[in-house]
Amino acid sequence: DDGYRLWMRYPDRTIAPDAVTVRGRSAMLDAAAAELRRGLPAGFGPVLLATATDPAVQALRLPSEGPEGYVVRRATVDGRPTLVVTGDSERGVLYGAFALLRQVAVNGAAAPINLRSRPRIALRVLDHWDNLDGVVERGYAGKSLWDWWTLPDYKDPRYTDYARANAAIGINGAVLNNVNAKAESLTAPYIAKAAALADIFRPYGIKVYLSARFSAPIELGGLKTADPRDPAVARWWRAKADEIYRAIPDFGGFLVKANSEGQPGPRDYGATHADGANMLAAAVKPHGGIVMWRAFVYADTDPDDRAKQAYDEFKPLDGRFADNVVVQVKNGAIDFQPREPFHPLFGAMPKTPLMIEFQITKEYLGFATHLAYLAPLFAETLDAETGTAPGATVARVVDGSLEGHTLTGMAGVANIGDSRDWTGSPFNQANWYAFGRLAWDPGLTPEAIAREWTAQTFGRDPEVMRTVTAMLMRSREAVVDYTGALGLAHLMATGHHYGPGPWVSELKRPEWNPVYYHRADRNGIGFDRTRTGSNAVAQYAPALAAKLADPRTTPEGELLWFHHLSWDYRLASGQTLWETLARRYDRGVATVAAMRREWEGLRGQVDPQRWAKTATFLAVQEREARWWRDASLAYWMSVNRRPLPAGMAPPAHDLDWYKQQRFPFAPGNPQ
Ligand code: BDP
Repeated sequence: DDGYRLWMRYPDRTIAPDAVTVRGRSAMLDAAAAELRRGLPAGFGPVLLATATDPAVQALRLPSEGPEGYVVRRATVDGRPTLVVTGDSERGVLYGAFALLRQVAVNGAAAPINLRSRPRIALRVLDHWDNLDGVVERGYAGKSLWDWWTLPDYKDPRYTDYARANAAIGINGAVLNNVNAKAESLTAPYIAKAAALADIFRPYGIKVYLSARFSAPIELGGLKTADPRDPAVARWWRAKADEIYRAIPDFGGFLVKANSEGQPGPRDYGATHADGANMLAAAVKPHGGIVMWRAFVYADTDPDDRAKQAYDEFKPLDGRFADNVVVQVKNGAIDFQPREPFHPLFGAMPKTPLMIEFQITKEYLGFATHLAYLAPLFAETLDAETGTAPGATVARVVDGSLEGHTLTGMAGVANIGDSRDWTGSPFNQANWYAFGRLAWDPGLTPEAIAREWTAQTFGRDPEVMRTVTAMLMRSREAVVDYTGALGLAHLMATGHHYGPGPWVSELKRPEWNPVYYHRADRNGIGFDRTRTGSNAVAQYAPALAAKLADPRTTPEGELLWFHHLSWDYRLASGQTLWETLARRYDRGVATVAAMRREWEGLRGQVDPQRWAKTATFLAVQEREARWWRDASLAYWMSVNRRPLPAGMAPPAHDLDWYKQQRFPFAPGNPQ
């Protein structure tokens, strides 16, 4: 079993096709019915699929779950006991069908069925960092799924399976190309290719979006400028939008990375991010499109604190964006680290819809090889309290309920490629799955999602369920522990971001270097973001800022993110900072070793192919967790000249040995 089927591992013997009835005809209803015929087990009773406008459904007086929600309920229809799958829209019916399949996979066909749900977030989007040459930036699961060469003519059946997998978890949008965009993706041939994908995705409720290169009017239109205030530029974008909508009538809109890491943008002309976003928004507005404008600005100036840039640039623009612009903010202020405090912008732009951006691909958490279940990372950010009002959490900012926004969204940088198991390893599928489920309902717990995923992926055997969910639930914290705990971040080696490099100090810009982030010296370690340092804490709401200004009231997991402390600083446990940090490395390695043993215990209970790949990857992870531990400890000891805490094993090699390791084949940033 190569894992191709993801969470859609349907039984061999399936329901009699005529047991599934559809009222009304459309590609979407047909897709829903086909999925049930494919996935419900033999012997399953009659099922009716119909929207709430159908007279038979109307007569049942079921509750409404809104434009995308569903109700699945037993009822008597035409005198027959029937399972009714319905919603206000066809999309609701589609999601209801997948919810039914999930329910059956997780609880068995005999369990009572009574489901209703609606998404809390409107845009549930995968961002593909796929380049037109097929390379996926930060992608570790093979090449791009999109075969730009054979599109639009050849429609690989895999595109349909991609759409099914997404519809199953409620994802309703896909940005096809990298945020580091090429203007070429907006040319007629590429629009036709995108349109072919849009046609395939449409019955599954998935809209297509494109990343737009801000300077495209110059590169494609021959204009002298891309200044958003220039009428000729605005005209060019309007015409471009019209052209796209002729090919893709339900095109979602644009995603833009501007003035960040060398990308062009409105700042090149002295205009603001709002000027740029609003100009593009006006172009798609007549067609109902939107603009997702990224707040990940990372400009060439020497910042006193990189973590402060996005806030400094965007906070003053609150309320200045058009109503079809949503500002896309990464979960944390640096860059998808194993742990980051939530991004201060979530508490600072009440008049602007903010969508959250997570990274599903594990750029900083061991690529596709390390096992790290990211739902706890996602949930940690979503559950964080912004301190702006009682009960104000990041989730309530993102779902719009706190500040009354209806344009709401969650984006995940996809971990998908053309490898047979889609994500480079069976367990990485869980991160795609968890992202979709949390975008639907940010209130779901990581544990509940882990159980669902495990049942659908490895079956309902209680021992398998117990073992796999326990592995998942500890895995992310293990990565934090063995890469650098207590709020340390950005400690990785250069370029590829795989493996340790806390000593790196020679790169051109200060904030490219790990030493910029940890600031370790003989006496202490950590980045002072209080008033005596960069004062980044002031970007949080006053009550929270006050808490974070004091190490005693800062969450331990974020301690060195906000404070520079003596190695001898005593934590709540009474242990010193140095001892705690050091022992966390051991804890991380021990957790991986334990996961490996537990997986070993499932030999024979999981199919051999997925079992073996996972076993091998866990062995790699254990080896590399030790490498992180040893290299990091060797470096910290060279700085603080302290002995290891009692009983801890010394690093296997000296520091120079770790510094000399090269990883020429680790996939890097092709930009
Ligand atoms: C960083 C990646 C880089 C991306 C950038 C972004 O290292 O490849 O282009 O984020 O989000 O995480 O734009």
